[in-house]
Amino acid sequence: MTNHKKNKAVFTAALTGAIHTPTMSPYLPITPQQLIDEALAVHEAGGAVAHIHVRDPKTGIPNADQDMFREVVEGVRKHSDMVICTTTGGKLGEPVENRVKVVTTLKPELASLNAGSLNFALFHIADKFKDWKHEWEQKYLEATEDFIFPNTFKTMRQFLSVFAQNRTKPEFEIYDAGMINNLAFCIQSGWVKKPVYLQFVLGILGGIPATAENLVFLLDTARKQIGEFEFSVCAAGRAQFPMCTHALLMGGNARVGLEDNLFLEKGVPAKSNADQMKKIIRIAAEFGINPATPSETRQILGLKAAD
Ligand code: KMH
Ligand code: ZN
Repeated sequence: MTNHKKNKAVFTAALTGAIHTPTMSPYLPITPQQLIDEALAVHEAGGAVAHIHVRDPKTGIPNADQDMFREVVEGVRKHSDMVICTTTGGKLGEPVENRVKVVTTLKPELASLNAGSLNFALFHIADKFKDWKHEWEQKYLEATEDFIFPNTFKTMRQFLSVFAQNRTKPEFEIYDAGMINNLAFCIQSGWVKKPVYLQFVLGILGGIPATAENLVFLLDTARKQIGEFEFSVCAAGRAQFPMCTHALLMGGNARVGLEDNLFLEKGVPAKSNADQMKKIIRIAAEFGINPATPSETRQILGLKAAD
């Protein structure tokens, strides 16, 4: 089912993530102040949601430091009404209990919840670089040849219980079709209530390839298994803008950001998250789709600040 009548969409920027490293782009925000500035510029460009990871300010190593999360979240909230979506993915290899701490500490309106385990592979990216800014980068990426990103049913059940206690809405990260099955099980088991919000993450090595056919298949599978839901799409690398455009035309929402892609177009590095946000909002406007404000986003996604 497509929805050509939709004229508002939620635009998210994933500001830094835990995939790209400082050598790959001088524009990747690292420090809390850079993350705050990037979020506010995204808001200015029309983005309603900032998806937040934090990193060690000196080395850029992704971490789950609660003080840093707090500094970024408070900094963004002080100057805007943006919706904050903290990660519970953390860095590759972060113990699961550390990953969910931010939900207890900061009680965000929205946080990511990865809907299954997968090979999360970045080692192939390491081959493209020779001179590394920091020692950790090459090792971090190469180690993913033997890495499984763990999100077992027990982890999902426990995370969902922490989310419910804090009235944090899960943004289910769906990397492949089997994860829709996992989510349907979570709903049937009463671990989470509908309506749910899905973020299809396409094109990760280890997950489903980023194609329009696969997106149609995922949406069809999800509708058969869980009925109605709100969804957004993000995609790795060059697939980012095409897949976000497909999502918008199919009645969905879109996520851009340097977590997913470091470029604005082929050969042109994105100098900021806001540059990518401006581009997707310009594309959307061509189809009569305008950005939802943060308060409209709270209504659309059913977030706690809306009630
Ligand atoms: N850290 C990556 C393995 C999320 O934000 O929840 C994936 C990730 C997704 O962090
Ligand atoms: Zn993330």
